[in-house]
Amino acid sequence: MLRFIHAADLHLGNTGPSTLGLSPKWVERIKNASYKAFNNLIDKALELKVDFILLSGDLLDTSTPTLRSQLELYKGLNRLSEANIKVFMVGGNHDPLNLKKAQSEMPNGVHLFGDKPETVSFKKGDLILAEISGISYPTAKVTEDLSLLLKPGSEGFQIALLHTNVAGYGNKDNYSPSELDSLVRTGFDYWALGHVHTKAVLNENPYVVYPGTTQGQHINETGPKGFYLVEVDQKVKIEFINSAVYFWENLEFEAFGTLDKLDLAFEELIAKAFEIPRVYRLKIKGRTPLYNELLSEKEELETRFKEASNYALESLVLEILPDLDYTKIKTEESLPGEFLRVAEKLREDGFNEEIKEVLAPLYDKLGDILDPLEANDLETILNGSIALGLDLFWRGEKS
Ligand SMILES: [Mn+2]
Repeated sequence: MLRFIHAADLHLGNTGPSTLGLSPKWVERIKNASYKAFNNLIDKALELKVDFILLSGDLLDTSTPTLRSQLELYKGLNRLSEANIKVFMVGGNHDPLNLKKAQSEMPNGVHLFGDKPETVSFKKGDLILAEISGISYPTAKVTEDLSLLLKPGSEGFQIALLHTNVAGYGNKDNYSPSELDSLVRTGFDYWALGHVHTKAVLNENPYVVYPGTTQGQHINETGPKGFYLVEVDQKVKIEFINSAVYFWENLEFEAFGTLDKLDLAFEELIAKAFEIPRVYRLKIKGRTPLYNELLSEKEELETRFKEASNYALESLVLEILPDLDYTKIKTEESLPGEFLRVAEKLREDGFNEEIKEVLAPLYDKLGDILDPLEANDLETILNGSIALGLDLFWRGEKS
């Protein structure tokens, strides 16, 4: 039997968003999370005594990695080497072949693929149990389909190791694009991919797998993050294991009619003792008679519920509306009535494209830094705009 771990996108040295305004304890937790997640993976590998580990690129967070991130990578690789667990790894768009910078010689048993395709074998005794083919990125921006260069060997379980953007999956920069159909047809038993930060099994026979990142970096990387444990016997079995130190999570509350219910909801959030801490984006939405109070006391609420040992707030988002009869207003011949009708129409007519168009110049300039807008981001922008528009009507009426 063959047993290995497949991980990718460790992004060692990633420090998370720097603008959350959290206490030093939480700042430390977030800052060290990429290292801790990597160590969780190694602990598991030692505990399970796996045969080897596959690392499919973006091991370091940037192409100019900090000293600490390089040191942590080598500390981890040395621990595996000492435990006689082999490592096969490739560089991705964040770490094109600079993985050798800190240490010219890889620890014993660690194989870093170069920028030419290569096939190496994993043996037990004289028996070849697996062959691993891989290639690293020669530079950060690879536009050719590197998967076409990889050819399976002839003995044992055939693994391909690559950092690639499979067409149609994820929402990421299109580096080293490849096609699922073509991956499936090449004759490999397991494509160990990296790049997309959300875990995804794109195909089962043969397996084509993204394990996702080992630690979520921001609110668009929610939930458990980790790696796959793969067992090859008569059949291939894969199991996802979490390595994340904390989870990002979106939480939504209906804007309740009474204050005590809202307070209770917050208290519940705090009282929940999670096994793994959460960083929440907390959204309060819907009609409420507490509309004015919530808006004017948002900062107070945010400060009061900012964090505890097991959770922190990324942000508090108010998508609330005054407690008015919108169905009635919508039929009225008034300015708010007209506004609501236009807003509703925008929602129906693919408003997403219009928002994207408005933001396009921004993404042209900052696309490398900004994450692509997800559908829920666009929805939040539109809902926020509608609420703001209505807010202006009613505030105007009051004053
Ligand atoms: Mn990555």
